[in-house]
Formats: sequence, structure tokens, C-alpha cells
Amino acid sequence: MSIRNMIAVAAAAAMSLSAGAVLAKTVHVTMHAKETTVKIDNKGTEYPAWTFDGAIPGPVVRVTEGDTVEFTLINDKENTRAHSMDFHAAVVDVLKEFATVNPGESKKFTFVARYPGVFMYHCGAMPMQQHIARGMYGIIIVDPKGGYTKDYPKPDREYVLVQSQYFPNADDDNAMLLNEGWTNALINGKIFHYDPVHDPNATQVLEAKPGERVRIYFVNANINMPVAFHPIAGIWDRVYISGNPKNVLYGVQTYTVAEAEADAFDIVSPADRPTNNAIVDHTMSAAMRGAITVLMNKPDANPKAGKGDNILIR
Ligand SMILES: [Cu+2]
Repeated sequence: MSIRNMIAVAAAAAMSLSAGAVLAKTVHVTMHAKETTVKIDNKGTEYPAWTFDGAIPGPVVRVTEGDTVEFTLINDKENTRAHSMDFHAAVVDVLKEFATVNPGESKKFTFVARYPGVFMYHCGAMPMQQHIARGMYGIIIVDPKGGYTKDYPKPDREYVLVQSQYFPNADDDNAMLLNEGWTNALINGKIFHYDPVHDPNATQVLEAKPGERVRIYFVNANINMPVAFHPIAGIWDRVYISGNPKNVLYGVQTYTVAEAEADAFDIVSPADRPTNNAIVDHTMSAAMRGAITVLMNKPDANPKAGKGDNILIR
């Protein structure tokens, strides 16, 4: 081997080592289980929820592939129930890491985020359908350690949408099991959360500029219903199954998202004019009862919307 080649090999090895050393980190995440009242529509109807950190969905957790997540669940002493945390991004022991935590106690566990993508998290305490239906779920995004590439382009905007079924009788866990009594669909915890067309009380929409690539991280937190995820007046430019850059589909009209599945959806609007999309669960019983989200593509889109900490609109 020539000296020049040896130097090149050594440099490549050093680069890959330093890249790994720099990227892999420990991320500390703490959440409180909170049994509290939340507003489940745009006019302020109250609901006795069970939550992570007091909101539906819980906080967005975002790490990079290879990171170690050190997670602490605190079950506030005011609570009446045991709760737990089940990260779908973790490969651990359901009986150990995901065990329940009693009111007034806390529990810490760690896992390595080995797979890139988007994953649901939820409480797994029994009856599990009730803990999820009452609001104990959220998303963890694991960005690929390789960063953006031609096959996984950097989006101009990102949004999180989490859909779930609304059971107004919060105490009837048997109805939840039988898929009876759900009256509405929630998007990020509210009926028609971002749809001023169907709800005059709605004040927020998703925003982007014409021609921008918008990536939507979608979680189906329904109890017993898949979601037929479709962008009206658009086509999914790409669908990344489980959000993994290796699992890519192109030009998809409607993609079925199973219960507890999360996927990433790219949409690119026409660049030459303002347009609107209605992002729906094309299952009509869900769409017409809350699962419609308006995406406005306009030149004066808020420059901060869909960026940084503004990817989940409360
Ligand atoms: Cu719970």
C-alpha cells in the first residue's frame, strides 16, 4: 500500500470514528403521568384525560439513531392509577422496562434508539385500551444517523399529526374494547383541530410555501381503527414506512396506517400558485367526525411554522 493510500485509509477510519463518537449521545427524557382535564375541541369542551405531561398527545421526543435514551416516568402522587411507558422505538423487556409505576413513585430505564424512523409511545397499564383512549400516547422521532440524502431529502417543513378515537364516556373501558361509543376523531387531541372549514372555532392550520416539501410524521393512536391517510388535492410524493429512509414508496394516494403504526409522509405542492390540501383519514366515519387537517400552501406562510419546536401545533 502506498503512503498516500495509507493516509487515505487512516483518514477515513478517523472520520468514521469521530462521526460515531460525535453523534451518539445520551438523551435524558422525563415525563409526568398526569390525570387531568383537557380540552378536546376548539370550543373548549372538557374531558377527564390521562396524559403524559398534561397534554394530548404527550411531548415530542426527538433523538438520533444510535443515541441512548435515559427515560424517567414520574407518576404524580395525586393520580389514582398505575401508569407505564412503552416506547415502540425500544428493544427491551416488556415485563421490566415497561412495567407499571404506582402513584407517588417513579421509574427510570434506558434504551438505544437502534432504528431510525417515527414511533408511537403509549402507556401500557391495564386496561390498556382505556389508558390510550384517555390520552396517554405520543411520538418519538429517531432521525437517521446518516442525515439527509438524495433518497431522504431535507424537508422544508415538518409537522406531527397524531390521530385517535374519542370516547366521551371515559370510564367505559369495555365499550372501548368493543369499539363502541366513539363519537369523534381527534387530531393532536382535538376534533377538527386544524380545520376551519368544518369547525368555525378552529383557528390554526398547517402552513407552507408553494412548492415546499412538507414532511408529516403521522401516528395512528386509534384503539380499533386503521387510518386511510390521504392528502385531498395532492399525492404523497413519498411515504417512508415507519419513517425509515430505507422503506420508501413513491406517488401514493392513500396509505393504510395500522393501529400503533407511525409513518412519514412527504407532500410537495405546486410551486406556481397558492393551493390548499385537506389531509384526511379517508375512512368517512373518522373524517367527517374530526380527522381533517387543512394544509395551506401560500407565499406568506409563517416562516417559523413547521420548524424547530413548532412541528406539533398545540
Ligand atoms: Cu396510563
